[in-house]
Amino acid sequence: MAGKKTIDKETLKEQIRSNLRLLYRKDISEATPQMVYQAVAYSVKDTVINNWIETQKVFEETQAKKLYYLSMEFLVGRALGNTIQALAEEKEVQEALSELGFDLVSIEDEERDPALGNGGLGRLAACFLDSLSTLGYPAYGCGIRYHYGMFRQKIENGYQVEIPDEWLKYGYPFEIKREEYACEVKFGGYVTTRIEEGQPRFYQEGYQSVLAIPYDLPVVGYGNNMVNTLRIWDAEAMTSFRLDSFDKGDYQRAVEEQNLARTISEVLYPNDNHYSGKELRLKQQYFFISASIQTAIRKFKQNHDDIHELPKYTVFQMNDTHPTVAVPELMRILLDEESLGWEEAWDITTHCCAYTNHTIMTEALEKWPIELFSRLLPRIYQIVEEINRRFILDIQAKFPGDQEKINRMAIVYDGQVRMAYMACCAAFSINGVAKIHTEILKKQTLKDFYELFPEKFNNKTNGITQRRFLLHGNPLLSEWITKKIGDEWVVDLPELKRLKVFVDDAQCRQEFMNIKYRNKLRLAKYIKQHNGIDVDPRSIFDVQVKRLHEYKRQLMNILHVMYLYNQLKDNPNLDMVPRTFIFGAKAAAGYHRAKLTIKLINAVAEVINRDHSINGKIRVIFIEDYCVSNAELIFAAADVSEQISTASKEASGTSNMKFMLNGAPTLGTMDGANIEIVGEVGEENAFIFGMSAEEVIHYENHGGYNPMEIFNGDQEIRRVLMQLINGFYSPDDPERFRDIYNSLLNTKSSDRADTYFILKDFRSYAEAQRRVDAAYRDEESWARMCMLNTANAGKFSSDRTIEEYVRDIWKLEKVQVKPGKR
Ligand code: B1N
Repeated sequence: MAGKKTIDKETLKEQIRSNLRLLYRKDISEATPQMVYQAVAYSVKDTVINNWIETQKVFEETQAKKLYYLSMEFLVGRALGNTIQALAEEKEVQEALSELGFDLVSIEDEERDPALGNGGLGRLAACFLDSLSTLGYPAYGCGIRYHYGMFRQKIENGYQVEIPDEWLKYGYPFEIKREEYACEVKFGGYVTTRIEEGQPRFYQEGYQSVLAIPYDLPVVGYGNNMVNTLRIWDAEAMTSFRLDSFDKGDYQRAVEEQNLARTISEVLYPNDNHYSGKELRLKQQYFFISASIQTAIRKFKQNHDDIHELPKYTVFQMNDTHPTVAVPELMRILLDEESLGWEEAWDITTHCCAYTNHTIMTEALEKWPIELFSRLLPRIYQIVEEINRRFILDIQAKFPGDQEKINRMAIVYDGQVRMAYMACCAAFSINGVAKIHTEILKKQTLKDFYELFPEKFNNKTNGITQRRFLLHGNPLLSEWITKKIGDEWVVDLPELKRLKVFVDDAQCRQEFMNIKYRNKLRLAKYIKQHNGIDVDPRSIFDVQVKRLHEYKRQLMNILHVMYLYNQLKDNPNLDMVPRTFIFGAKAAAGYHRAKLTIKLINAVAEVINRDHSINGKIRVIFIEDYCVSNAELIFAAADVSEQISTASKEASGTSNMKFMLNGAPTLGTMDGANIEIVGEVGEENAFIFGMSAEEVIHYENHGGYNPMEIFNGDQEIRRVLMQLINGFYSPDDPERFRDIYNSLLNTKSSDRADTYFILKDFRSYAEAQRRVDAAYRDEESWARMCMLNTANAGKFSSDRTIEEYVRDIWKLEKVQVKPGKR
């Protein structure tokens, strides 16, 4: 399928040898696997560079419209395997390496997984880039080159310990530093106004500068020679450019600028679905946005004379509110540098910017204190005030006398700048990431904005790239599928529906389940290596891997494990299919309850895994350092996909799609994209439980419910809860899990007891778990269910999502790229 071979085995071997000499002065016989990885990466990069140059040439020639996907996070994962696959060089590289005495899988393992994101939001950005390149759309990812990405997680004594992620330690072979495109970004100081040619002009003075240096990463399309660019910005001090400051004795400023530069791109904030209001975070936002917007305008002006045409050639997609300073920054450039009037500038800006909302969690809403915002970005703040002033006039005109409405919608209000409202005011498109999420935005979270701008709202249900999460992560299943239906699914996922006919074929079902079994063996080996625990590959692999957050309810899962264990202790002959409960989750470093939940999971694992009296019927495994690279192994091996968020809280979820694609049925609530998954696969091929979003929202609007009633009325639940505070899982410190107990029962410890309705949904969850147990016993129908999940996953390709963004929002044209030559 992919284009003609660009590397032959013999040349490749020669290149690897030669790279080892050039990079390390080593022969192949003395090279470490890390060295070999680097040498292979440089060989592959050579082909990539040729196509990259060619792609940029095509952009120039065709003057195609470009997308700038603005995102604080890109969780790209490893590049080597993906690139080799996209270039259709897998066989060549495998053979070349094996003839040199290495194997590709372990060489791939040498790559540090670039983790420039937290979870779903950052991984979505990475899937989108993959699809954009594969579909042939011109696009730039714009982000930050954090020196430290998402921390690496170690579990010590059951607790999470955060280890700095030094992904750049050995150098990252796929990046290219582009110093020649450096930009200046200004912070602080004050604004002065001068009248020039009868017009007021605004100047920022007394500011500190940092130099934004771009690093480009290739985003390789599958089999089409297309290479887009992920441009991540690093901060350097201007000092060497500003020697004159030293001359003038402006030593203080030079030192401050050095410090500013040193901190800005240092570290990714490890918060998912949570805003922390840190000054440095706002600096990061403005830093990469200013550099990206300046660059986009500069590029546009190289080819066009009339700035009014910007929206015809350029679109900025804001990945959540984090990049929303793009709006006033674009206004600043148009007003102050291009000398446009307000209306013209606003017209251009509002035709270039689009906004995606990813969460309704109120704690994630970005609201910057005016004091901080105006001190850091004085000119930008003036522009925000003017946007707000005019916006309020508009509201007044449409809803005269409705002061309440103005208070609810104002961008600047109560001493804060409300970023989501600025995004909604300026963007021409506002989208949610799953049907139910978009509906909740329209009816609740952004109701006033929907009333004012109904035409802006649209849904774009998330997707994932099958090239990483099936083709790369699950080679056995990929090969099997290709044998059955050909390989078009790699670029056209709905092709998978052709697998449906095979569910009636016993032989095919057997083959499908054998592959699952072999993938379970692969994961069991990983678990043995990392946790030192033997797991039974014949047990049900019941998996919940995602960020740790109360709304995702890992707590409900582990409470259910505790409940099952009690049942087994009471009745050792309890008839149940052996289960391996697998967890993987990072908690934000400052999120105490989330970290305590990790400790609880590990404490329960300790007790249960040691207890031989239950005949290995339950195992609990916490996989350390859940990240993109081990995720690929985990999805391939899962039997059950735990998607158990409190209904209405998970905007979409994307791991649900990865499990489905790999043939694991969903055990979940009617939340986020689960609803659409059930819509595709059918309710009979999923295990759905719990309250609906409407019920949850109804309770929330009426002060919640009383969990004490459940505690008092349900003995088994009470027993589990008592084990949180009687030392059953923490004999050395019976009070250890008191906070978790309180969060479920005690109104004082949180606004509402059991905010996420864990006890309310518990019985329904336990009952769904029993249905899983029963269903698994019927081998034939279980196999059908798994196969139907894979066969119906077509909708959830990010290729489909991107085509929808292109059609409704971005209006891009595809380009064709020939293989690049030296
Ligand atoms: O975005 C994903 C969705 O599939 C998930 O449901 C959603 O939870 C996730 C602030 C976030 N929403 N908001 C964030 C991340 C970092 C941060 O600093 C918020 N992540 C999501 C993709 O749409």
